[in-house]
Amino acid sequence: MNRTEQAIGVVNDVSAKNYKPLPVVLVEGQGIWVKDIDGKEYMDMLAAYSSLNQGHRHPKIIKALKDQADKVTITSRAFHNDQMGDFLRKLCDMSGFSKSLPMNTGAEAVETCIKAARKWALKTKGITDGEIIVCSDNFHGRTITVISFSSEPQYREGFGPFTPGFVIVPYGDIKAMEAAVTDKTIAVLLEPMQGEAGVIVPPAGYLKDIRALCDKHKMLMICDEIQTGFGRTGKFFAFMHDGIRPDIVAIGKALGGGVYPVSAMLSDDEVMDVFRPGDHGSTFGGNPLGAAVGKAALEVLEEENLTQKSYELGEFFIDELKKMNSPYVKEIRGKGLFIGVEIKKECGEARPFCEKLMDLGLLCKETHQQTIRFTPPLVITKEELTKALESIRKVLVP
Ligand code: IF1
Repeated sequence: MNRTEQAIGVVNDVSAKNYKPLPVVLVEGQGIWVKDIDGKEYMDMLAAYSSLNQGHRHPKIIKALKDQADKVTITSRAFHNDQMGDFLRKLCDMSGFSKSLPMNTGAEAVETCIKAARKWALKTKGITDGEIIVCSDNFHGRTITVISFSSEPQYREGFGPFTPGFVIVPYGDIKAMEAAVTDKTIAVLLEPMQGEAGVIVPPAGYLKDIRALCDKHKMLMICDEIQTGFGRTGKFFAFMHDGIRPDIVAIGKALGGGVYPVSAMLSDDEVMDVFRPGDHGSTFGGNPLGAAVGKAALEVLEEENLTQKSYELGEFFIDELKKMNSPYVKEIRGKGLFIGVEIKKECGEARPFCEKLMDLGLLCKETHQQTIRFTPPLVITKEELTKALESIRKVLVP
């Protein structure tokens, strides 16, 4: 048994079997590069599902982590700390919302948005049994409430009973959404581009139409930017492609700079002010270590112009992929460095393609059987992308 098999064996022995990872054991990471337990180097083209927009162990973020670790790490929200305010000020300035509420994981941020929307509906409309419209093939996390409105049977099977108050409509279909609105509807919750569903770009103007629908019926528009936010799609937030502004935004992943779980809900005062002391919280949300890291993560995005880089390199990457004219490929789609390559059903599933790419030193992961997802760290250079494209060509062009 080699070291990789040994390490995987231990995990199989002592851990829950809720994943089926590629058989590679990572021990080091720097920028876009990771190294496995046998010393082999790979380019990380997944970036922890967009948590690593700033790359592995960005020096500025690691310095912030270490400096703060030498001062104070956790205070709980029973007391104030000197980091949270600066972090949230920066977050609000960069996002254009007046308030933010820090949490830890993405699912928690989504739950926070749902709680805010429900309480807002009670206060402004007197509705206690409100409904939130969501989209088919959504992915918003794994908590009971969040899986209650998943359309993927596996995510729900065996985990009921579920939280009521959600209505699912097809993604990208504004007519279906309009038809689902009733007196009870209080909000719409969606990903501006769907990630887990296979990097799905909705029709142009879809978000604008949802904005108008929400305005018309005085409903809240909630965008889940946990995966698409922070430059991933070539705009700071993906909803900006449609020139609109939602009422509530859920963020996470890259907000933690690839080192620490940091998430948040964003909104303006009217919505955020529904929360009163004791309504909601989290032991770790807003802790000084996470706040210092989050602030550094935002500064890196800004200082290194990562959103613009994502936009430019994304166009280059998609163009080059399309030029390959691969006979295996059904569709190439995406925006910025958020790219899905869908493999034709008759050419098998995406997993063997990912395994071949791994052998060539490129780490990526299939999503929903047919799609290879390419979401490299946004710090990647054009030269490095060109190198990645050479390996991809070997796998996609016979
Ligand atoms: C896993 C998928 C991606 C998300 C959006 C909320 C969350 C996620 C849009 C919840 C999380 C993760 C979870 C992770 C893999 C990954 C994933 F394949 F499962 F669907 F990225 F596409 N909203 N996505 O994408 O955030 O609570 O996990 O911090 O292994 O489940 P979380």
